[in-house]
Parts: sequence; structure tokens; C-alpha cells
Amino acid sequence: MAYDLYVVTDEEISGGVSHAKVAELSLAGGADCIQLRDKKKTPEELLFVAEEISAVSKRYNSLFFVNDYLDAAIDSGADGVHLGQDDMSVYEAREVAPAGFLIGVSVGDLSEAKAAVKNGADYIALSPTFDTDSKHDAGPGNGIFELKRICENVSLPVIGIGGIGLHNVRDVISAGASGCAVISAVVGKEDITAAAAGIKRAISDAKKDMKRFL
Ligand code: TZP
Ligand code: MG
Repeated sequence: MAYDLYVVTDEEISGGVSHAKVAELSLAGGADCIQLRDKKKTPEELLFVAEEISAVSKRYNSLFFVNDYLDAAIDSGADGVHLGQDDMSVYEAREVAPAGFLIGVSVGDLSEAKAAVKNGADYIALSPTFDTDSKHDAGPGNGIFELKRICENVSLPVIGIGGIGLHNVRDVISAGASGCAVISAVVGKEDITAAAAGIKRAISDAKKDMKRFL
């Protein structure tokens, strides 16, 4: 299961390009995972969009997550849900989720990461890894040092999220992360497919170089 390039959709940052279109364009550029993230739609609207993305995602054999909304994730046939520290617990989600359903959790430091592992998360995201303008309540970046500490002490896939772009992909991967989650560096670009392809190449190159130096 690859988490290399994980694109989080956002209809404001895309300038009105729909979630489903952003997902399709990102997947065409090589995205491995899509997360549908929308804090404004009703649960019914969200389910409709989730069903659209779920279908596209299956065509590309990629992973699809829904942010916050477990019901929409399950009902749309998504691969999983992504939960924050203030959302339902992994334990609660696991109780109703089908077998094999993936649960991702945002953490702010190593102790939250260890708790997420203990609670049965499938992957964790250090949120935010760097400062970001894309999530207003994100707070300051937790930094590469914390990312490295988590990667060294946790056996689950760890991804960076927040403030990641071509300029720092290599730092994230060198810290031991399995992948990079991005909004603006892909969704905010004129050519979403080309932007996704560029970041994907940078991630692959960084991973190849790491193997060479091992
Ligand atoms: N969660 C933590 S930071 C963030 C989210 C959804 C925003 C990431 O956006 P960007 O533009 O890649 O910094
Ligand atoms: Mg949340």
C-alpha cells in the first residue's frame, strides 16, 4: 500500500475545480492516495462526492480516504477514513468499520503518535509538519525533527502534511516518512496533473537516493 503522494482535495484552494475533478487530475499525475476533505458540505452532499471519487479511485487502483465522515467513507466504498485528535476515536471507528478498512490519524507529536498506534491506526500524519496557510487552525509546523523522531519510534507508515512542496519533499522523505500529503502544491496549481507528477517524481527520487545510501 503506497502513501507516497497523498493529495487532499479542497474546492477553495482549487479555485472551484470540483473534488472529483481534482481527484481525477491528481491520479492522472501519479497520486497514490486521495483524501476528500470538505468542512462545508452536508453529509448527503459529501456522500455523493465520495461515491464519485471512490469510482475514479478504483479505476486507478489508488487509495481513497474521507476526512472526518466515517459513514460517508463506509457507504461510498472508500478505503478508509482520516481522523484528527478531536474526531471520533480510532477505537469507535473500528467498531463499525468493515474488515480491512483503513484508519489514518493526525498527530502533533510522538506521544500522540504512540497513542494512535496503540489504538490501532493504520497510518499517521504529522500535522502540520511545516507552517501552512491552507488550514487556519493548524498552528505552527511541528518540524522535521519531530517527524524524524516519530518515524524512528513508530512502526506504522508516517506521512508529512502541511507546508509540503517541491522545495522540501526531500527533507520529509529523508526523515523517514512514507509519503507526503499536500493541498496547495498540487490542488492550488493551474495544471494539477503536472504538479502531481512533479511532486511524485521528487518523492520517488528521494526514496531511490535513500536506498542508495543505506
Ligand atoms: N492538515 C494539516 S495541514 C493541512 C491539513 C489538511 C493543510 C495542508 O495544506 P498545504 O497547502 O499542503 O500546506
Ligand atoms: Mg478531522
